[in-house]
Amino acid sequence: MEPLEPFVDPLPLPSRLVAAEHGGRLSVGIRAGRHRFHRELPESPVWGFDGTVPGPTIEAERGQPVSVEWRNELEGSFPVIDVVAPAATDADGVPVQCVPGLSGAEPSRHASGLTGQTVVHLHGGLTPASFDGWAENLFAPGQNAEFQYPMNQRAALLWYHDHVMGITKLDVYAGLAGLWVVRDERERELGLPEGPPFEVTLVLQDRNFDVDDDGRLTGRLVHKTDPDVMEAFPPFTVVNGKVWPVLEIRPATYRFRVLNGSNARTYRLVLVRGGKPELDRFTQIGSDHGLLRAPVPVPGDGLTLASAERADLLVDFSDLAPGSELTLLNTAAAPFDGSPFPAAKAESAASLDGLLPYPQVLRLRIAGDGVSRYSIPRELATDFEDPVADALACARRRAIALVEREMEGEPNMLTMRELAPAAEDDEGPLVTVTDGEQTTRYRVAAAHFEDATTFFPMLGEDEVWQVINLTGDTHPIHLHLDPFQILSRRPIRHETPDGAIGERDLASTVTLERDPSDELDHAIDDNERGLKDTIRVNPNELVEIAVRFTAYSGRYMYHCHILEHEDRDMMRPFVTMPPELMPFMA
Ligand SMILES: [Cu+2]
Repeated sequence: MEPLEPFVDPLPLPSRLVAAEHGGRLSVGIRAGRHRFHRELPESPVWGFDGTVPGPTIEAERGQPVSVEWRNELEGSFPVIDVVAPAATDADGVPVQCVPGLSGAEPSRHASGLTGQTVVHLHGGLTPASFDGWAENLFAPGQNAEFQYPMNQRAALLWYHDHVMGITKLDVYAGLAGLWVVRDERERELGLPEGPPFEVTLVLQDRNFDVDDDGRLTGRLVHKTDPDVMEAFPPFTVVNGKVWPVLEIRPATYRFRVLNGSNARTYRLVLVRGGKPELDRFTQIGSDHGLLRAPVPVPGDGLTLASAERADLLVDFSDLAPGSELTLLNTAAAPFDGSPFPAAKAESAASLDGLLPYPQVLRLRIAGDGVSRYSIPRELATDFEDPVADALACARRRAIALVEREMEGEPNMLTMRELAPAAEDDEGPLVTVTDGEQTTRYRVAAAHFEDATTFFPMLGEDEVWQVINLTGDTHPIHLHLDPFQILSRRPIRHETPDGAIGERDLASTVTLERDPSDELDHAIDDNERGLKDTIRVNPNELVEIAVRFTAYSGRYMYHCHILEHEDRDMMRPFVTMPPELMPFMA
């Protein structure tokens, strides 16, 4: 029995802010507000763009610059109670993350002392460095920032959110996120649904709430972690700001544009009708940076979206009679490690151990008259090709290891280690990577955000970045600025001895072959063969991406998009350089 009745609140649609209707000049207040997450809940204090959750959806046109005056008008106390529960399970053995309330924890004084410093990043934006929202360039309440967004980029679903160093997880959880849609001529040539009612944006998030002395939900937002799990995986799935809403639709083709805007949770979405999965209603036409080259079905066990990933879906409801109901369910256990779950069992995906007490996401109910079906073109994007490994043989290569460092008396730290080729006489500690006959020896060149920059990509040059996951969880790795393409995803076996993950050092022996106990398929899904800005790197896996930075020089960031990881210390800078300055670099 759910603590809130599912599928009673209509799906809210965020307000639209069309840049062209304002001469390309927008002004958005960042404000405290009140928001009702469910009809049975009291209003929750929130911080939101325009005071709303999510913020207004900004719509822009390719090639038409947009300026936004972000006005920081935050005031009052921080709206989220941040707690680390004293134990991972309650007296009944239920994981504390699956239940509302503080679970006996003391609210963090540091979180309640926050006063509203913020900075805004447009995720997926090809934005000059000065306007990209560097995590340390904050503006305080009363201060404004006018950011210029050139919008020289293809049509895509982007999103804007707070990006403050160390507290992005709290600020985004408090409500500071909104969508940003870029449109272009190619999409119009294809006649894709644009705007209401047939284009529907869906922002998936998860939230938890406090309870009063009688156990009633108060609506007060709670960000709760526990001694075993340093990420928050709250029990209530929220779509466009409502817990388990319902959307009435006509029997027609809809365009669903989905963002996973959760702090940490990965969703694997399955559409179910009458107990059976109906995933063939989905055709995916786009991912993070817009259209794929051709439409693809979603993977057989469901559409997986880790934090910050997006999907552009055409969904065919045209054969359904009024009164038909479908339910979107999530089958991904948390923390997500890539483990499969059959779509046919989606209705029994609830799992307390998997921190997924309620798999339900959204109910769809057919109402009204039929509308003709949209026939899906066979060719979509024509402006990019699949990358060819041979053509990238001479590209600059960079390697990054993801590690989880055990900490005495505090939660583990997830960090990134930038690797540099080791000198021949370097005796270590070393990371060796063996691929067939070839072994590369690396030393750690950087371990923390504040360490010196080691990545200086040249504008216009191809690069191949290797991300080597030595942890037990899937990490969605996000690069700011230009999109990239996945080149390979391969299983690895690694030996990382006890104590080999130091404050800065790392010793590990990595071999590019499957560990006998590894059950993941390490496949690249068809829907990942587009232009991406966030890529999942599963356990026992090495992912290679091909990237070329094109337009803007400056200091940018790349990081894990699990916000609790990004804040603690899975984030690093890189500096894009015009080639003619390289000879002047020391
Ligand atoms: Cu991570």
